[in-house]
Amino acid sequence: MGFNQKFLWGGATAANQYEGAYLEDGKGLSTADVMTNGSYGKPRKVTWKNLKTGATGAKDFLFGSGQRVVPEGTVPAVIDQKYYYPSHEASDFYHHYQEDIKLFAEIGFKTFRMSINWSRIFPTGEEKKPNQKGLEFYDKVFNELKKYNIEPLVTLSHYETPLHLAIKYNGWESRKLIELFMRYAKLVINRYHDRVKYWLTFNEINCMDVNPFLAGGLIDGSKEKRAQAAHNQFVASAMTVKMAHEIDPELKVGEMIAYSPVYALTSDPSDQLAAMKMMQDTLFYADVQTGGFYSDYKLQEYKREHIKLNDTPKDYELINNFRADFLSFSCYTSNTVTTHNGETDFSANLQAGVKNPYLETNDWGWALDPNSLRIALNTLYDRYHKPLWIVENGLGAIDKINENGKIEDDYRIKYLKMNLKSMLDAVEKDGVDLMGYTMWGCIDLVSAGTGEMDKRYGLIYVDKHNDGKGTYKRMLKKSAYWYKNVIETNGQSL
Ligand code: BGP
Repeated sequence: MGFNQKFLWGGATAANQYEGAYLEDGKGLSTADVMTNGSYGKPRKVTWKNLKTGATGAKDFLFGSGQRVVPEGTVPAVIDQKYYYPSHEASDFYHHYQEDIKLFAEIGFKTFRMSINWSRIFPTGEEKKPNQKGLEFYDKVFNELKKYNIEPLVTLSHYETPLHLAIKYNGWESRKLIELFMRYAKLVINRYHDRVKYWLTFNEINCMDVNPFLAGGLIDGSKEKRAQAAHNQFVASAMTVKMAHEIDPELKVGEMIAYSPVYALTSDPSDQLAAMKMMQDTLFYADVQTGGFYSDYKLQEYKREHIKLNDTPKDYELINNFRADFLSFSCYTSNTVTTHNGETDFSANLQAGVKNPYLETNDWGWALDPNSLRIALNTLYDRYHKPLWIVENGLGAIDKINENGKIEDDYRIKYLKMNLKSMLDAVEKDGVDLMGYTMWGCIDLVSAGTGEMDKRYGLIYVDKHNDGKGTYKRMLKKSAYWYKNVIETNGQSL
């Protein structure tokens, strides 16, 4: 009973939040590189430049808004150093990869999720030839992982569209991006498939709705443009599945969504309906990529709102014929909604909702839910009957070094334990087919939502702070030793 012997335990990261070296060895700017630190309760900003007048400025980065991320007539740009851009240095994996991978091996990781930074390979996205130094960096990383028998899980696009493509094409609104992405995906899958078996196409593809700049490189994220960008990513995702299987039939390509179960605050049917509708907004993305079809509720919504897609019959053939091999998702929390007060007053992992009276929250207001993983796993498995993989789950917290020079993060252990129990129940009691678990931010890195470095998820501490100061020194936290034991016992000692 319990997890099978091949269960992939490990940790997850993303290039823009972890690598740093943002312009080193020929890398170009990505969308993440124009976002400032938004710490201490202030929102992140996207900095901009007016190319005609030379004027510069910064606009608050607001989730869930379909507005332009920068004012009309300007482009997102890195401006003077008045602003701090956390992705520029992040946790400096670029120069610490050997040390970090050694630590992952010490903890016993069987797998490590990371992303390739598209703009390290094609700095603007449109070069004729790739950047050799960028390719060589990932060669070194994959070789190092192989040394320790750690299986990489590689996301092709984790909030890292080359900035040039965002400016020139409004990112994924344009079908041109399908062609450019496929060129990049083909190159890296061809080069690394001997060392990388597991791939993911677009991180949290459903965040297109709440975070179109990061998820789709959309400077203008109005609803029709978001729908088109999602469609173009669906097509690119299906084409990647097809291409990867042609390169090597052993490869497995997964899709990736952000999934928090949504609860109704009351038994009032209108609350139940609101919860169901909110859940459908997420499930639509999995319906297309795993189910192979556009959900009827979404087609009706598009019709009602006069949203027309620039599509072709071939797109739907691809979507139907080349579905993801497995369904992966992030799940940190759950969300609660009501129609009663009309207002949402609480937001968690990119979604808005109300406070659930039965659940405690973390310092950022995310509900700590002992059943979210079991519910998520059951819902997704019932609906699609595809292998699942939890590729993100974890606790963002402020960690303090104690008088003994250690981080005793019992709160993180408690959170992980609670979630792993819920995951084990789904496998043992409900029979869900689960391939692996990679906890998010296994080593401290920049927060995507807030840009903070001090919102930490790691088992490994990195001495780097919100103001950009720090030595980058690494240190195992108490949770690392706990997780090591979980992996050693294959989840039996929770
Ligand atoms: C997911 C993203 C990650 C990660 C995580 C934690 O939405 O895929 O990139 O950052 O959430 O969120 P945050 O960093 O905002 O705490």
